[in-house]
Amino acid sequence: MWWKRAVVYQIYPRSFRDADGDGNGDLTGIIEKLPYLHRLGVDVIWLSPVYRSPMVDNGYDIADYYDIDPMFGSMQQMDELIARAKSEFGIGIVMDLVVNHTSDQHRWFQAALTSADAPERAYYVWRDSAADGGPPNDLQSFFGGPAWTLDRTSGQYFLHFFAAQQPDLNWHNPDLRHEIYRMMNWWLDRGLAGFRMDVIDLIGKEPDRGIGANGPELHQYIREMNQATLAGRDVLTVGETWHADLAEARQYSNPDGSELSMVFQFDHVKLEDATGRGKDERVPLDLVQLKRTVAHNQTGLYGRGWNSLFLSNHDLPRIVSRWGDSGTLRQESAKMLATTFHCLQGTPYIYQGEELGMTNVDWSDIERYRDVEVRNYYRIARDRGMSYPEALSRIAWFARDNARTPMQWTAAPDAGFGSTEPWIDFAGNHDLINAVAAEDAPDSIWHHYRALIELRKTEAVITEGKVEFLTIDHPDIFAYRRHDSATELTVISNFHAKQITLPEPYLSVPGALLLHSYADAQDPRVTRTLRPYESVVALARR
Ligand code: ISL
Repeated sequence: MWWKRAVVYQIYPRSFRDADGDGNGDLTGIIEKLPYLHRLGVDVIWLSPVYRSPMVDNGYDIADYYDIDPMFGSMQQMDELIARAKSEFGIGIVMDLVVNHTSDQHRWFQAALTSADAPERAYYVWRDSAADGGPPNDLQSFFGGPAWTLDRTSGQYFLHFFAAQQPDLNWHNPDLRHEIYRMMNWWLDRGLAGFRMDVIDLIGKEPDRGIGANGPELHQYIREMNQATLAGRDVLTVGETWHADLAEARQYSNPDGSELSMVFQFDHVKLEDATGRGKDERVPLDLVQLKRTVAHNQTGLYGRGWNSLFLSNHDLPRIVSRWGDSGTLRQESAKMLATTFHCLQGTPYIYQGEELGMTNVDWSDIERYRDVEVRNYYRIARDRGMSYPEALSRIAWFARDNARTPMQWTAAPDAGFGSTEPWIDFAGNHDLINAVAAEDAPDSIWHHYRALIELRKTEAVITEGKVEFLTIDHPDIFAYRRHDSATELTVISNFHAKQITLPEPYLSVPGALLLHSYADAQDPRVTRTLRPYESVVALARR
């Protein structure tokens, strides 16, 4: 279970590095940047999809699982990436596995459209219209609007939980499942380190009963998949499961290895759900609720499963803009957030640019956004009468495009991303925020991430130690202890922009300060205060 000690770096290929000058990132660009990732210290790259795709959802709509999209390169370059990452840098490649749905351009769906008798017809989910001729029921797409689209030729509707160009696969069909396992083995045989499984909690769907996530046969399929593909291979598997509570997460990441290594639980990034408000509303962070949520899963999975630790991905706005300060305290707040999550138990995931403290965009023109989800949201919101400024302001807060602007390598006008105009605009601050500047500055966010990764390699307590949450009701401080028989590690973070008095119990925390979110590294036990976003790690040997 090497993945318990690993740190994963997520690459969103289209926005990472454009080596061939077509405005889109590519595999050659990733190969070129392997030394950078090695200097940061990561063990695994999770590559968002690079398969052949019409790019309605930037590759999450796959037209051919056995081919690389020409936008990204070729199968030969993919093999080169897998081989060189491993042999030159000891980095494993985890591919995105998108098997809840395909692209409507996939040959299975094309065959299904051509003939209602084609075997591939049963790979998808078809239903007759309701009595009024409308969709079979009122299931909604996660991208807005009905989850059913009419196929005029056959007069039947097909299901799509995402865009209409992403028809859902029917996992109840054994031939389809067999095809998926064959494909997974084909990739694993090429030397992959594992899979990140896109919306895997939807594959047990029962649309007639209105069930998307956590269908009755979900875990049966995961176990079957495990037996057919993963069993006997030492790989990292992580399920994207928006609907996994603690009980579900335990089942997926059962230490008996019958399902997956771990899952992404999203409770901590969708706290606003509990308030009945949507992700398009600027709900301030409820820190106590955040701690309760994290503590619940940390203690609940201890010894009974495994956590993934993340603050960002390609679907979420930039964390420093959301929970930190994207202005004057950007460095301090980004380091505080990273420290707080990286010292917990689990496998940490870093999303490209997070290690630089990249920020949300500040766009006042809808035309600059590219994401299908944003475009659908905009259309529906405007149809319902929302004003242009209101729609733009909400979109700026939640848009997935916030995470998808080109990676900021240098201060040059093209940000070192590529020589031509990129497919999506720059966030617009790479003169200040870029990898070259970050690597040059010893007190940068980048060096802090490097130090956190190194600490994980040297201190076993971070991987295996017990976790105990401290002052969970405190409105500003996120603090916890990790301990084993040899070591005690304490993290104390001020999550807010105000200075506070360090409460009594923390004055006697043992050990030397290893990491600090402030460049001047004062000891809060001496100053008896925590400055805005001040965060420290103390380590004591027993
Ligand atoms: O938050 C969301 C819905 O409101 C989506 O952005 C969410 O990310 C989605 O529910 C699951 O995401 C995954 O599957 C999608 C793809 O667009 C995302 O990029 C991927 O991470 C469909 O494949």
